[in-house]
Amino acid sequence: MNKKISMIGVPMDLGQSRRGVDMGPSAIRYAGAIEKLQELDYQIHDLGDIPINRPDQRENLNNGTNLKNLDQVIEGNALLADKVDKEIENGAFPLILGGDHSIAIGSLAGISKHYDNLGVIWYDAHGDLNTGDTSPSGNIHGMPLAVSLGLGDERLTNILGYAPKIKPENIVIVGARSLDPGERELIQNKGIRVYTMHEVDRMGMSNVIEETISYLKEKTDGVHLSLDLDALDPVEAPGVGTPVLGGLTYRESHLAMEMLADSELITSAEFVEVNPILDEKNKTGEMAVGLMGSLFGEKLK
Ligand code: 6HN
Ligand code: MN
Ligand code: MN
Ligand code: MN
Repeated sequence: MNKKISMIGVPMDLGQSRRGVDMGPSAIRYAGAIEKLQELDYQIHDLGDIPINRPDQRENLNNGTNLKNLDQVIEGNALLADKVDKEIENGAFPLILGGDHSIAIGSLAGISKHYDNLGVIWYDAHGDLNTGDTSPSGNIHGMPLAVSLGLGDERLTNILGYAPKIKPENIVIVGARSLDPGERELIQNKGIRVYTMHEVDRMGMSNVIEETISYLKEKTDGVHLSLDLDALDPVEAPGVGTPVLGGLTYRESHLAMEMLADSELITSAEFVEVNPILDEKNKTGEMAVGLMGSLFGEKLK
């Protein structure tokens, strides 16, 4: 793994409807992210937080669409994309702390510029494959994977001036258990690989990740891990805004991260949707840091 990490916080909460996820980057840092990575011998450069404009008036729909807070989400993601682009250019591994999942739009825009065939592992209870037409909520955090495929509002799909950012055959979704009708249709039509909770239960996480690695290994030149903490079961990880029961355990998530570390496939990562207001004593933030440790090669013996 690249020993030089650039940490970028994105205190974005305008991609969804609950306050608090903007404090996610602080919660993850407070849980010891930097110390953990330093212990593992990484050279870590904390770039602080991207300035996000957070108006008091929420759910601003005065943008001619049903997408909530569209202008602010575009603005924040454009700044993030630029920053990520520059850090990769400088030879660093971008480690992005959310913030709601809409920030994956900017991450992927900045990252994919540097790869012909970027792979993406989307570790999430949700597919985040909605567009304005299929979204039940108008919340942009339910759309970043579709946006990165070039689907949806052009101002989002065109961040950094190119689209699409990723190809459907380079995506693997792990942990899904809440997919909207339009998302299911897209998964079918585009042939996106999805390991729902059903497959995780049947196959075990070990086989799921083994298959994921061999599926992505040959055809990609880099793999981004987008880890939404709501992939974990909310009984264990309560600090998320859109919890769905019946999720992945902390233990099996560790196993997944350990296997990804051993594969040496991951070239960038983000940890998103940690909401300390909804959390219990920063437990979910601590889990994010625990999983980060495993992803960056922490061993038990
Ligand atoms: N996330 N599918 C729902 C929606 O509103 O589009 C939930 C999305 C959740 C997004 O957790 O990142
Ligand atoms: Mn998500
Ligand atoms: Mn590319
Ligand atoms: Mn989710």
